[in-house]
Amino acid sequence: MAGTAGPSTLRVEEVRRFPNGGVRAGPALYWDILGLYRETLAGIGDAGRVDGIGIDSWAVDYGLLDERGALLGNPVCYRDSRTDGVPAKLAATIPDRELYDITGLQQLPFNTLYQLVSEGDRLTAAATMLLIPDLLNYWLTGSIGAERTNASTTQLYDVRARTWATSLASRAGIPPRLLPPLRDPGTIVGEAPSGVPVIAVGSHDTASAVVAVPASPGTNFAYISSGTWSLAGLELTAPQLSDAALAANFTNEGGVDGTIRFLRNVMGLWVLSETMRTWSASDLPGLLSAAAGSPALAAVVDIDAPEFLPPGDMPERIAAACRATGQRPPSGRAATVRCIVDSLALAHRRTIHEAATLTGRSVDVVHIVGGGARNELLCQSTADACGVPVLAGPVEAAALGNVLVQARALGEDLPDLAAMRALVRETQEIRRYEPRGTADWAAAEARLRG
Ligand code: LFR
Repeated sequence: MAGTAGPSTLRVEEVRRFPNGGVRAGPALYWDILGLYRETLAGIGDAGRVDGIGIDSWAVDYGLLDERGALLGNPVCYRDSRTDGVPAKLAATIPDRELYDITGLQQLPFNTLYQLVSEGDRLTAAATMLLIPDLLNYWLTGSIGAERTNASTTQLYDVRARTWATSLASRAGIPPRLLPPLRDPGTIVGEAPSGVPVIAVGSHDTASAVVAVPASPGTNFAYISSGTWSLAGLELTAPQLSDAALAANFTNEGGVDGTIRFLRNVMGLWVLSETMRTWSASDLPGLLSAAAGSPALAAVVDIDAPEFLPPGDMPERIAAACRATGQRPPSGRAATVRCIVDSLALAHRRTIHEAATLTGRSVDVVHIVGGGARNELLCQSTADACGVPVLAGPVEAAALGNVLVQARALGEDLPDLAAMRALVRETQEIRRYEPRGTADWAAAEARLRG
């Protein structure tokens, strides 16, 4: 994306798009990291003259470097099964309560901590671990470091001390030497070969997306960063590490300007995209409009159930989940898509209600940003399910948040998140969905809980 941010101006435009997905090779599911780097370089070329470059990506995954700085093996995709059983095993050494107290992170089987533990002996050859954006930054500039918002997703970061949790790493068998110096969003990483400064942004895509949530000052808002995942929760100023938050598996990820994203990962539109892959279907608008004509809440599943994490035949998994909860599986494509969207909206409802209860805050509006903001059925269903208005947009929130942080680093007058969000409100299209009380979401939730 190429972007511009200045007084009263904010826009991004796509200059290059390329597919990204797990590549199964032998027993493992990898990312094609060199392909991504090649496309990144090509995209930078396509963008022409720019004042800065900032990279954000999904979180958690990494490459290991040897002492010379050469890549040791191909980064593994977080949907790989190599961490099966690892969290339970590690809990025998580091109890969950203690781990949460230090890192504040939700238990996801693919947290970097568990992935590194599953590397076993391969760690002895490694000198450095670089998360995906840090790895691309290193290749672009030669500079090694760990951007803080993404570091906070590793489960190796002390959320209160704001340092690497080195003694935790040692106890888990991970050499602390692997953890590079931390850097804040807004610092200059180095120079690309063209001489353009490379700037650390909120390199975790969700951190960048939440920068661009167009919340008005003084409103009680929740956000959903809606794409492959739905990251649903609240922005806090300090981590919330209570027993109840641990039990509800809420995370405390670090945001730009020291904020905390108190949220839970909801499985997201991944389930729909995998469903379409299974069907070899590509007409998303057509499927969604057919789904909108199919009855609401005819069948729902717990979209967060672990069986929906790995790639595979989602329609079959959905049918099995319906049968297991005594519901008739959806028949046909429209009903299946309706079931996925309803189940996602139901998970949004559950997650946002829990976030409010856990923090004692009320939620008067839900912002949906990211690709899901253009999915009208999902936005309306989420408003209906949550019982509050949804403000949908911007779609390209992560790119906008990335550009805003770069612009500030280069001297634009955007002193804080409030100023950045005011600019987003002024310049971006935001659509409002009022809640309609036509369906019984509480009864649908009860069906899942038997
Ligand atoms: C969203 C995201 C989530 C993270 C997941 C895996 O793209 O970054 O925030 O939990 O991907 O990295």
